[in-house]
Amino acid sequence: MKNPKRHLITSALPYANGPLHLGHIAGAYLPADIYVRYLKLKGEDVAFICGSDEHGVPITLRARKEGVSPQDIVDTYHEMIKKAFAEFGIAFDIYHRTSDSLHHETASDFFKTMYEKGEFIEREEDQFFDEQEQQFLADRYIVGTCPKCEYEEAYGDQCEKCGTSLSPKELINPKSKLSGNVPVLKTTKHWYLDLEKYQNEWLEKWIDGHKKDWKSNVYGQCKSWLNSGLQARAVTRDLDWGVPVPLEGADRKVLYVWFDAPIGYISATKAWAQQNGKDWKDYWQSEDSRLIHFIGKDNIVFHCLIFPAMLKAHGDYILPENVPANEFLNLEGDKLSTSRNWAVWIHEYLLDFPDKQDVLRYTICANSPEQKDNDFTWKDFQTRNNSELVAIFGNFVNRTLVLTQKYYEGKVPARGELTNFDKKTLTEISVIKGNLEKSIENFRFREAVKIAMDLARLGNKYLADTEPWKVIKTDEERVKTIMNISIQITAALSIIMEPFLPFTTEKLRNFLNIEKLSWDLAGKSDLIDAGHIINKPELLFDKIEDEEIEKQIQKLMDSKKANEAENVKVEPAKNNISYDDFVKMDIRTGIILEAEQVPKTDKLIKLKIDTGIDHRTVVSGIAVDHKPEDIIGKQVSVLVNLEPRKIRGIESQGMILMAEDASGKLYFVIPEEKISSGSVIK
Ligand code: B3M
Ligand code: ZN
Repeated sequence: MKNPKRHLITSALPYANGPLHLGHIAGAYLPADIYVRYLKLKGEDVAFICGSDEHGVPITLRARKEGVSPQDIVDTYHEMIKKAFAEFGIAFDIYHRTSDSLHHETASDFFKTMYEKGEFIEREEDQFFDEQEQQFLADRYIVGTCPKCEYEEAYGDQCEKCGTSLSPKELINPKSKLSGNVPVLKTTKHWYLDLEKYQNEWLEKWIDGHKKDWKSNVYGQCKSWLNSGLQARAVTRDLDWGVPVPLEGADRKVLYVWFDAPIGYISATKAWAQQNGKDWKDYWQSEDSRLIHFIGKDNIVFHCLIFPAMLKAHGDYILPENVPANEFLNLEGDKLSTSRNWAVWIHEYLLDFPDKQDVLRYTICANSPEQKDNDFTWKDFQTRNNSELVAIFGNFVNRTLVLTQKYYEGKVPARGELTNFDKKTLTEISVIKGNLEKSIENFRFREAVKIAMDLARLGNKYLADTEPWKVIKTDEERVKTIMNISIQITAALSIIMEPFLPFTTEKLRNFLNIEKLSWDLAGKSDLIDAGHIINKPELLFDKIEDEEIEKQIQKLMDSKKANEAENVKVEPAKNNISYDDFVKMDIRTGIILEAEQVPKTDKLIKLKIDTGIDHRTVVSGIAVDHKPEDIIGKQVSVLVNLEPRKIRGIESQGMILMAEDASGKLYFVIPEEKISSGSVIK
């Protein structure tokens, strides 16, 4: 890291149209929070910026579907997301929002400056228009078949099946998402960012310059965009929701959401600076500030190519120094999905595990999808807690604090002469600290959290090797030294675990009865003086039992089932029949008297049924779902005037009625109470 005066750290602005899940946290928020906490412990000047992205078509579509205004949607989710972040310990300096007037003003001015500098290409073009709704169909307002993979529900901006980014006119059989109608073409005017020109002038060179310091997944994706040649992109849309285009004759046109959203970082910084007596320009417009964007991999093109192009074209801004984008985190082997409800929702997690933010932070970080997609499983979550947090970190701290209470009533003993092993252990603390710095500064957080855990391992090993509980019987002076050193390791843990496990380190500081210590002290061997009194400790972590994990897995299984049921295609209705046709059927209630499997068949059961009229034989294909011995005495509905027919040599005199669900399972159709056999069903 150079020696910048200030750090401007941003996390992608989540769309305010749904709650946060695990994937969001793993992608853009937890890594940023760890990084920021680290910088702040080092005493650096940091602004950690985020907020809700409140424009864009998914929000207006959702509002329409729910019959409310887009503002209602974003108001609801902005508050919900903001609360979840705060409770989960993602400690932004500001969580702003793009529907705020300060943002509208900032985005509008940004556009105007670029317009006045002649940076936009103005184009009149035919675009799809929904005549019934009197609206142009931008982005997700239009669906059709993907030209690449033939997925039939591809959007006008992207096919979610194969990931290809599209323009509406590439869709085969385009349809309006509003009315379902086939759209017409109509001329409209828009403003385009000349990315082709920027690529040739400087953008490609600038990206090439980051070959070594950007993550290979990020650099690689940029190169592949550049290799296919950037094209001019429209930064305006014909919509009613968004930042109005600040030009004459641009009625009912707004800035494209991906033009205004990254400017949201700037407006949020302005709001934060106003509230904190700072100058936002120091962070955005000064060469001794460094800008880092934390994002998920689907946002790379916007943060590495398009937003830098905007910043440079505007002229007053610094460009990002790094964009450490993460890959995706999967859940139990399957892609996270909001629409399929395949997710761990943060607000629900916080209800189910109210004091365990750090367990999830730890598990996500240890599985962080830094180089490739990775998987979160509940079993792993349990193991990380029970075998690492409880058994390593918690265990060391607990033994140290309990023994200090027991031997010295909580008063930290002075240490005597150090053995070589003591000295080696103390040196190891600063080696760990140094390695940890390297990992964090290079955005390798899973490696970092492992190194941090090594300090707890070091502590455990120190206690196991020195065995104070045995030595106390023979050499009380020696134990004072051992416990003093163990206390120093515990204090160092309270510092270096802080970026990863902030709730735990706060607890730990309470146990130790100390204030927050700065990062650089973590390498020192005398953090806590002899004579200092520590508090009575409690457990740092609790074990997580199997039942709690099974409950979570069951929740996922339930949503999988509900989802499958929802996706069931119901058979289309048959042609109409007359009432006379219907009454020709004679359906009665009956009782099964006997039932036996028809030999050499899997499906067929031979039934003897009391129809109220007579006792008769019916052969029925229900054996896959029902065992003969279970259905004797059961009430059934029987079509009694069906022409008898021979099935496997047995004459079947009628048919019992069954309902079949989408999976093919058969259920008896019966009256809600037992009634006398022979009752007519009509
Ligand atoms: N809201 C997309 C997303 O959440 C978008 C990020 C904006 S960052 C300026 O994936
Ligand atoms: Zn596709």
